[in-house]
Amino acid sequence: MSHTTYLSLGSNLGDRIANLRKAISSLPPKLLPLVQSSVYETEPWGYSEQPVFLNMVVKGETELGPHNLLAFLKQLEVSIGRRETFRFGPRFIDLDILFYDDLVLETPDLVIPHPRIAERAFVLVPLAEIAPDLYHPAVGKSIQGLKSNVETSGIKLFQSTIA
Ligand code: PH2
Ligand code: MG
Ligand code: MG
Repeated sequence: MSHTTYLSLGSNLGDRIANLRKAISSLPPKLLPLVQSSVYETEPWGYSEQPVFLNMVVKGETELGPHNLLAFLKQLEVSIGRRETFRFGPRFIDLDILFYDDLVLETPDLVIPHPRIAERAFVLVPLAEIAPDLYHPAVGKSIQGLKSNVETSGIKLFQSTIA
């Protein structure tokens, strides 16, 4: 059975656009991208002494279950050059699962929806572009509604596609 998922992509080291492009082109066939947001340049959140990020979100379809999807994304991060740093620190690529259908899942290694969506303008701005009416099943609000509660001045349109 096919599942709809939303991913957040981020990069603040190396050739940031190339890293995003490589990630998206490596998603198929395990995850088929359906809609891609624009790319935004965003102020670092959580740990400020690091380069600015490029962020975007992708809506896709997958047959993988949530844990297999996570394992696939982790492996893809490593293949694009990710090394272990520290929490909220710099990285070549970060691929996070935001939503998986309307699943609410809390396990030690995977929480869906992603637990910090509501605080993160760098997720909410690109997500509102492609899915403003998407309902956050754990918080009980739409993406548009969540976006209206965060400061978005640190989020700048960088380019409208990764092509
Ligand atoms: N990712 C983080 C920590 N902080 N800040 C921005 N602007 N964009 C990110 O993708 C990001 C971050 C850890 O995943
Ligand atoms: Mg992350
Ligand atoms: Mg991550």
